[in-house]
Amino acid sequence: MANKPDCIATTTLRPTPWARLQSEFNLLVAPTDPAERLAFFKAHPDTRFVAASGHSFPAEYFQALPKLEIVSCFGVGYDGVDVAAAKAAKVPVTNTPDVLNDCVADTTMGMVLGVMRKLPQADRFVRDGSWLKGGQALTTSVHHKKMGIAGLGRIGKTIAKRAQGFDMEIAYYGRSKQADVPFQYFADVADLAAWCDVLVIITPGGAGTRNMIDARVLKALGPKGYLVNISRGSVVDEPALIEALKSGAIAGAGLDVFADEPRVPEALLALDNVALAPHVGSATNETREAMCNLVVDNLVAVKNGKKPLTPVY
Ligand code: 8YV
Repeated sequence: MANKPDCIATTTLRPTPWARLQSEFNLLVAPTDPAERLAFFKAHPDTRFVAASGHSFPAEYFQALPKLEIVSCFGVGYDGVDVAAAKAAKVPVTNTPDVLNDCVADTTMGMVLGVMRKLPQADRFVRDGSWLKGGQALTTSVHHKKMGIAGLGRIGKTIAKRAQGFDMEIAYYGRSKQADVPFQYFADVADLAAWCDVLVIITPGGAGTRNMIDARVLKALGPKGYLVNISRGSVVDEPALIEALKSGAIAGAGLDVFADEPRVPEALLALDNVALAPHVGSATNETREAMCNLVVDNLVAVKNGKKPLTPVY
């Protein structure tokens, strides 16, 4: 079709949604190098549609594309998008909420079990022949323990539902107390940390939560407490966490996200009281397909003169 509008993609999508994108738009794939990407945008100033990752869309991209009508982001988190610049340019930004709630909640329980029951260590124990010399050391029960959830949004509530299936007691921290929630509320995340056995971080990333989990919070979590981070590495003061894990100030950590992905500090790799994963909270075929479809649905809605389906502001 000759008159399909251009759509620049700064992210890849799964094959079927990608084919849909190609059938609706003249798809242009942006280079990955930031300087080359900016130059590419500047060379295509009439572009109205962008399929992006929520990890990086700075103000200069909005300035380079003055005719933008939507930035459709893959992922629920959009901490890399300069929302102030988007608002100033009156460009809607969309994300992929809800379709990943169940998957991220499943992964969270996997990380909770992984770190408290030492499941990655159990796998290594069998593989390296240690079992032939005796049993693995006993671990810590998950059921009937107290889970603190920092960030009781849509994913946080789904995690709470899962944890209740493990007979866990739930409390939460957030900017404000939620009227319709049966769980105890803590206005200070350190008080939640002191209360719980496992502290799950599922807040948004970005400036508002940077280093929210610092040495003070980790001290409150204490030597029997576990941390599970499934949100963004930026929320945790990583050097303080490494120190707390090394010194035994906390019992362990399950980490799906890191400050400088995919680079994970050597000090973390060397520790045995951590369970690590490569940012796989939403990484199943089914969930990624749904997320990709939502990226395309948002673009197609705006192309057809409709409102975006899942705007972030
Ligand atoms: C994405 C995520 O897969 O949705 C998010 O915010 O962190 C993940 O589900 C990730 O953004 C893709 O890189």
